[in-house]
Amino acid sequence: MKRAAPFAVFTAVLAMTLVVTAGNGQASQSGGKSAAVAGVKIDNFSFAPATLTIAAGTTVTWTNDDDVPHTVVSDDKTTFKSSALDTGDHFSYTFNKSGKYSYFCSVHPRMTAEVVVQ
Ligand SMILES: [Cu+2]
Repeated sequence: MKRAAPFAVFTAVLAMTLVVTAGNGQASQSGGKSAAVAGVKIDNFSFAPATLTIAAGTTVTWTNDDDVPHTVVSDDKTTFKSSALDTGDHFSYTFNKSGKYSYFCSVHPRMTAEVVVQ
């Protein structure tokens, strides 16, 4: 990548974060508060952390590290809903409103967790 002005770099990183949500989710957190990211790992039939607390505007990326497919579905089934995530797959959602968002895996409904947006 050729050198560019810091702002151009930041804009490019932000654009990639927004567009390439199916990528590896390794977005930089150093770009500024509007590009905040957080991650949830899915493994052993559970979400980790079970409770994730973030600031409004944060994009959360779930990564399935388990060897069976899982989904990420909000309790209301409309706020966010992933398709089946195979091993290594990602799903991202940006939380713009504060509140408590409980979610579960529709394949294994006993898998539950929550995102708290401050
Ligand atoms: Cu599951």
